[in-house]
Amino acid sequence: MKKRFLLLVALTGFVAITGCQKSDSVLNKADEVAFIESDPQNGAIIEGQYVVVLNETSFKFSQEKAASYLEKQNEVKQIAQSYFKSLGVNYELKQTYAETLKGFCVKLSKEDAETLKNDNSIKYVLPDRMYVMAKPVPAPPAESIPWGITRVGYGSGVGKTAWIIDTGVDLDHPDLTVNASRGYDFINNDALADDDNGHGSHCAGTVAAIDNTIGVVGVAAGATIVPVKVLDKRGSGAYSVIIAGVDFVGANASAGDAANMSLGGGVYEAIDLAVYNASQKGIFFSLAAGNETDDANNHSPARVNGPYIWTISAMDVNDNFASFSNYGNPPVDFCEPGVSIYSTYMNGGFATLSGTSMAAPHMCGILLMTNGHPVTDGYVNNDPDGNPDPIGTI
Ligand SMILES: [Ca+2]
Ligand SMILES: [Ca+2]
Ligand SMILES: [Ca+2]
Ligand SMILES: [Ca+2]
Repeated sequence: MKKRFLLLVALTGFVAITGCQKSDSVLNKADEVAFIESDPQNGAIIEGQYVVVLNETSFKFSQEKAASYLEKQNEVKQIAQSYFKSLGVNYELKQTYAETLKGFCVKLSKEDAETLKNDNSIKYVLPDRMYVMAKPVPAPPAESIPWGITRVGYGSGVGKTAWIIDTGVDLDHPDLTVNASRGYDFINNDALADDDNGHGSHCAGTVAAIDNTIGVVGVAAGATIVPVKVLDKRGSGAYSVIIAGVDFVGANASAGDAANMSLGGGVYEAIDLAVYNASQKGIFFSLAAGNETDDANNHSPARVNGPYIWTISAMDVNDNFASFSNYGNPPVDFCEPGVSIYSTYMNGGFATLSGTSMAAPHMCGILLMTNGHPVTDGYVNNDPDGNPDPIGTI
């Protein structure tokens, strides 16, 4: 299967009709169309770079319970160094995973990577891949209280925390409460995960925009946003970097926090494992189902199931299933608003976007407001899998 990660934003095709006559059927059709620009570089293998996941049974930490994340990372680093030293190969460690899975990203020759694959103490040796996003284009502005927020409800989320694993978040947006110092930028390897794309800021606003006099309101209004930047300004990032972001959240978030992942692509075991293991700490994960009009079981991390994991399909303002949304129960758990969603954007702005990327953040906010117990308010119409998804509210 072709492996690709897409930022799960679809773009509504609004047709401007001011001053000219167009038939209603054209307009209605356009409103439901998903514009996914696939990039030929999306999912391309990064030559000579591998994500290596160790077998838990073969590698135990010396002081698992007491050790800090940094100490665990150092121990994995030492394991890797002595391992490669014993093999006598040239290598360069790029990332270290120590919380949700034990492993690392490493530069190696193809021959040495093959040697690793035959080692029973190693669970996976996966080629690293590039992720290249479809270009987001802001649609025209919508209402100041977004319809999705009206549909699922909102309340004060002050004191709660949402981790946005995405393109970063506009750190000084006037309608968001961002704790920049708890976040991390895995693209530039620095502490400030600012958003130079817009997608992450849009997700953050649906989760937690402040209930004030400007802009929009989020489902868990005023909750603290922690940005974890794993995608660059084009929406691109290596799978190994996305795993590092999930690992970071697994190490630093608390039970009852919620994490949003509005990204995904083809099946990739190491990402699935990291998400599952992070969720087992009681961190709620909201995952976008994907925009391929396909069975969500063909997509990671959307296909992952667990007691703290919710996979989210998308619907429009009339509770109708979005034509672009992936489907299938399991893994889909709820359907949420994802067509023409108005929210915060980079550089202090606001924008209207469509996609399961916009649906997942509604659930992220709901999980914060209900402590992981979404309330079902009806079922989506025209669910293509014949098993209508419940519509989650607070
Ligand atoms: Ca930065
Ligand atoms: Ca506001
Ligand atoms: Ca599920
Ligand atoms: Ca369904």
